[in-house]
Amino acid sequence: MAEINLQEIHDLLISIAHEAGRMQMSATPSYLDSGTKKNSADLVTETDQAVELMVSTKLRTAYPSYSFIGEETYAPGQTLTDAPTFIVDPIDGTTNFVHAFPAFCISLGFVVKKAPSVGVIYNPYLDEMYTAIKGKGAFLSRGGEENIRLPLKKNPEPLKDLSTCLIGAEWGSDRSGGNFELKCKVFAKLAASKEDGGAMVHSIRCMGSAALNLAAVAAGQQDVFWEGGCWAWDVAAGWCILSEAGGIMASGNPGDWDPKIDGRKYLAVRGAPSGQKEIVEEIWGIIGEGRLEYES
Ligand code: LIP
Repeated sequence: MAEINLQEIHDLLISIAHEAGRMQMSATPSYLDSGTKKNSADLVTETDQAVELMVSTKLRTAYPSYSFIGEETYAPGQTLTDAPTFIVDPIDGTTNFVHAFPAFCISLGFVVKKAPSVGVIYNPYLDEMYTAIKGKGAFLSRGGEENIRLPLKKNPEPLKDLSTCLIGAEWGSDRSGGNFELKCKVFAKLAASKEDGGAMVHSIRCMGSAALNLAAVAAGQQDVFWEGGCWAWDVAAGWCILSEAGGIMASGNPGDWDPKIDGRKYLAVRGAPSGQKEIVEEIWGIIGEGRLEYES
């Protein structure tokens, strides 16, 4: 196979992200006419489908020999292989999109041998473009301005313990069963006072988009992101941006420092001069004997 030109792929993904942003911003979605997938909290709109068709057409034309996985055309059984693969969520944060809550984006990831190699995340509402190429750093461009290298703070503080952390976490769309119960338990323990046995974190944010959560951790605006249930297309781009900004990705379940991109359980910690592993272990301690269970 010819050498892979990551810069060229990055540049194409940025131009596709702009076009997707124009499509998202000119749409007038409503939760009254959006469709549902698994349940009433798992939404899909015509815009999700139209953006994915635009993206897949452009990528297949430019790179016919590379694989493509997209949220809206994914079929159970389709697996991620070692082949160069585009992993795309046309709208991450569809619930926000239909409510005009300004936290949705397109997430465009490119992985080689399952390793995140290019990531582009674009929030058209805020005109914020997060980008990274493996080995070349992560960047944010706001309003088309010059790239700012991530993390935003030049000297990020050390991570002390969870009591100084702002946490990103998501309910997801499963609202019953073991995964839901574990999330409720972990959320309560993260928030509770030390006197009551909790970690008393600064707070917990539910942004509604895994990709934007990872971008926020890469930027250093959130210290941690913990989620189970989201998919490779929610995290492929953000993972590349996070790593290039000095962050780390562990599993959302205790004990696994080398999680799979399609493993559906993630724990991201921002770049810091010290304390990253300790924060992972503190969260794993809160999870305790519980385990998130999701089929890949
Ligand atoms: C969303 C994820 C989010 C998760 C939601 C949903 P979508 O993706 O990014 O993290 O909690 O349940 O899956 O459906 O908006 O593309």
